[in-house]
Amino acid sequence: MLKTLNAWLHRHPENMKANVEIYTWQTCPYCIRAKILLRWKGVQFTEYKIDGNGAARVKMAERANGRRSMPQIFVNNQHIGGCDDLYALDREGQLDKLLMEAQPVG
Ligand SMILES: N[C@@H](CCC(=O)N[C@@H](CS)C(=O)NCC(=O)O)C(=O)O
Repeated sequence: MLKTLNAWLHRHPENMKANVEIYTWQTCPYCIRAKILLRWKGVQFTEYKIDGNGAARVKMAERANGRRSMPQIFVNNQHIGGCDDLYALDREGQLDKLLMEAQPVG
């Protein structure tokens, strides 16, 4: 039943194998919106809650090509960008493919 419903909704949670990381502030609306999409996709993700942690934000920006806005999202260590970038990838039909790729070993 759930399988049928997921297929109908174009959801494939069982295939979401990527290593997803997201840097967040707890009350940031863009962070919440990004997590809603990741949860809808059914992918597991690691959330770094960095409210008030300036050093962690600097580290995030180093990984994120200088981007400091919240959230910043990485899939298999590849920088995706922020919430708008995540939704844009989904609109372009690119997100599921990325989320289905397991992180290469090594
Ligand atoms: N277009 C960005 C907007 C993100 C954004 O504006 N985030 C706010 C927090 S909700 C932020 O980082 N503000 C502080 C700043 O830009 O330094 C996205 O989609 O992620």
